[in-house]
Amino acid sequence: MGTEREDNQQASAVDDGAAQQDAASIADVSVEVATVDHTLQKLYRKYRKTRRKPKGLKRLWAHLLNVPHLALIIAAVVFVVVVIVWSLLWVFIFRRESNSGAYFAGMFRLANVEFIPEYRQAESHEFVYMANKIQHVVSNVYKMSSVARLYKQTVISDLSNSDSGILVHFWMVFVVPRLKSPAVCEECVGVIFRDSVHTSLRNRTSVGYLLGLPVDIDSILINAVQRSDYTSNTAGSQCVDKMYANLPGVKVPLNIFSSWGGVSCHVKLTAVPGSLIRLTVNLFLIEPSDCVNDALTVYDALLPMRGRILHRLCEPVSGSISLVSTSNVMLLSFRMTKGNKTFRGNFEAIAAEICMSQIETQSGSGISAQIYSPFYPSLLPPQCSCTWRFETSNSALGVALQFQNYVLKPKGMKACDHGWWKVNEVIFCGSYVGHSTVFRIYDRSPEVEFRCSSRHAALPFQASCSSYNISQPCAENHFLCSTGLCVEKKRRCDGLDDCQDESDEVFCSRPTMKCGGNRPPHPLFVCNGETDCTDGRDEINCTQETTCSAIRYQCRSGSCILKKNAKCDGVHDCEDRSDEMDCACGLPPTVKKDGPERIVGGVNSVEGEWPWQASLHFSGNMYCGASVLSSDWLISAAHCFSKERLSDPRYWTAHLGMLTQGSAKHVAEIQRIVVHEYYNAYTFDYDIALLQLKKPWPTSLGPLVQPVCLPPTSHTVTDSHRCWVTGWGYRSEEDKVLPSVLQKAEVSILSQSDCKKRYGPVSPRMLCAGVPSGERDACRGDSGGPLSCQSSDRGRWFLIGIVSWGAGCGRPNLPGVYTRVNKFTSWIYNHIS
Ligand code: 4AZ
Repeated sequence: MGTEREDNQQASAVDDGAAQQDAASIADVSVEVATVDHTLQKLYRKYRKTRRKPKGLKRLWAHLLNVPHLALIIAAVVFVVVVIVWSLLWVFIFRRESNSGAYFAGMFRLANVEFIPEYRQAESHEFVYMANKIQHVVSNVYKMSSVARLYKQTVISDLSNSDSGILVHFWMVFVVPRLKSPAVCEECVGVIFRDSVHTSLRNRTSVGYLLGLPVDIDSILINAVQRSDYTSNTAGSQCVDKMYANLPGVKVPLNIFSSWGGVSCHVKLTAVPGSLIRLTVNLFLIEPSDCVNDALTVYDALLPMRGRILHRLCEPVSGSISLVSTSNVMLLSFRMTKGNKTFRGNFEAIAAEICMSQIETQSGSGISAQIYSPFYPSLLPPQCSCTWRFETSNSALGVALQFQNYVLKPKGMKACDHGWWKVNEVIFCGSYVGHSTVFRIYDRSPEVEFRCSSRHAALPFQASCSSYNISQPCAENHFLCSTGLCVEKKRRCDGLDDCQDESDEVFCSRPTMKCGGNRPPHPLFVCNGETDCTDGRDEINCTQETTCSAIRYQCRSGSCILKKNAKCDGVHDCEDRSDEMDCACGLPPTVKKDGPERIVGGVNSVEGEWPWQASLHFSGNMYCGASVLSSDWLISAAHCFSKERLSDPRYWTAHLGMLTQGSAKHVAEIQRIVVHEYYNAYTFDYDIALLQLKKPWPTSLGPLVQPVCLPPTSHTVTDSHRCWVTGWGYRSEEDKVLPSVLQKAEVSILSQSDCKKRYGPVSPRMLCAGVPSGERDACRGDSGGPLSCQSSDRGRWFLIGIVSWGAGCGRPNLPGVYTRVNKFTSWIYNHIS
């Protein structure tokens, strides 16, 4: 046996010999081209000869290593491997990808079927028997339908007792080929089931018998859900718990999550039949996040159905809040990816509130009684009904209802989103506001009916009831506001919104500046930064301490000074010097201004001119504007986020330090969106929202990204201020193409009464700005962006308005309407600091 080296030498010798012969054969071929058969035979003989030369395995091996053979073998092996890998990919990835699941959660009531306690246990024979029966019926419905080929299975998840019947909760799964359309739509799935029940309806009942199963057609609800909802709720999930409140009024503790390790956890609550569930949250620790990946969602059902969301908690709770279901079941669905998971609270079975009372209001100005929203102070459920009958002592007296944060307005074309009211046969809609109102009924014995009409749980309300003199609603020397409040007559036209809806400040002649005599100048002119009196008396002693009001600057110490625009003006006005603290805002780097290249109503901005301007992109498309408030907060308009998908921060990005679309210095992801809780989608009142970034923008962006200054409540804009609206929105109403360069247009602020003359009812939270010709204005796409004002040439820029709405764009005498930012200063600080 030779050494490995010797073997190699032998092998190479054999190789050499074979190579020489091959070379000879190639030479032969080149001269005997005409006799191909002959040549092939020769080649074959030579080949046989060369094959015979090496002996045994070694020879074969040596032969295999011959270069052309090696290439052939490698090619064959590669081919086989590729075929195998491709087949595996096809089986495990593409095939699976090309079929995707469509998941649904549903519920319906089986009428007149007796509920037995064994149905609570999914392992019991009774449950399995009943579930199989229902499953068979539902499967039959879908196997006979147009989506039969896609239908996979129905899983009955819960049977609970519902008024004289059984409430069935179920999952349904369809397998949909990826490229096939139409997919299984939510509406279609619901219609198929309802149609089947409908065809089986007999007589005038709502109960149809499907293969003997009495299904109440009115109770059917089917919603599309995510695959993760299905997998985290069904068998094999790590965290699904069932709890019962078997005795009315006995609180069952819910402190079960300290040891919970997963991301999703579900607790199904059931109470005694005929009762409702009150859930009380005493402590809930959660990292404020996107409200999708991190949230506690409370459902008015036992499965996570979108149409049954009662409430979503995305912020930590330390005080107590409670909410009430509309039936005897509730689902708590925890989804928490970050931080500690701590939840403390309880739930109890409570009786449905019989909300009906007779109230006698005494004569005199005192409060006679209180009315409360059902289950007060719990949040209002989506369904409820109350009737209050009032009686005053004589026909000259009407009934006054004073609400803390709620207002009733006559119902228009739109549905009532936050409460439906019928007062002596006239319909009103309720909505939430940030101040008190008085609703006056000119009748001595009115009947007031209230029905809950919110999609989710809503804020509770309370009202003080009293009687009032119909012919003279307010006391002597008092004035009746449109909000129903009474204010002193001397407060009319004093420049302060005493009525809360500015009804004391309309039809006021423009305050004239009277600088002579003993009367002090009008409060609007006092210490507003402009010398209105020739002797300058309106601008003296502006830093002396005085009583606080909305038009006086409040120092951090709590004391107030007369000077209105004391914040960050470069002068120390407060004793504690707080007015010049946190002033790294509103100063763009000195920029070279561009030539006067006019675009409809505006001109191109210059890089770095508006470093607080941000562009908000939804699913990759420019959608709204915003302004930078700090290293991790932006401010924008609530209406940019008012629909379901729009409120999901995961679809949004903020483009910062950008002049031309597509050239942002920084693109930030959004962590959460805070929409004002009183935002009214019909009136655009409270049109303000805050966006928290996932990460602060890099400080190195310095001059090109900077916060705008936030005006204090007292901040006033005078004629000497310069105000500009900026954005990438359309340049005219008919425009089809958005500009790529950031546009700017200088606009003037209108008085509130001029604004009302143009638009009728505008709220105190709105302000108008524009030019009489309409030529310079904001438009679609500018929404949420800034209206920035500067008091002097080198002064800081303050965010005075947020682009909100208007009648078209650029129309004469129809200015743009902006959210009045100084009305929200404390709301903003409460959220961002
Ligand atoms: C809008 O649709 C919009 N002319 C914004 C501002 C104005 C009009 C419409 C004001 O976003």
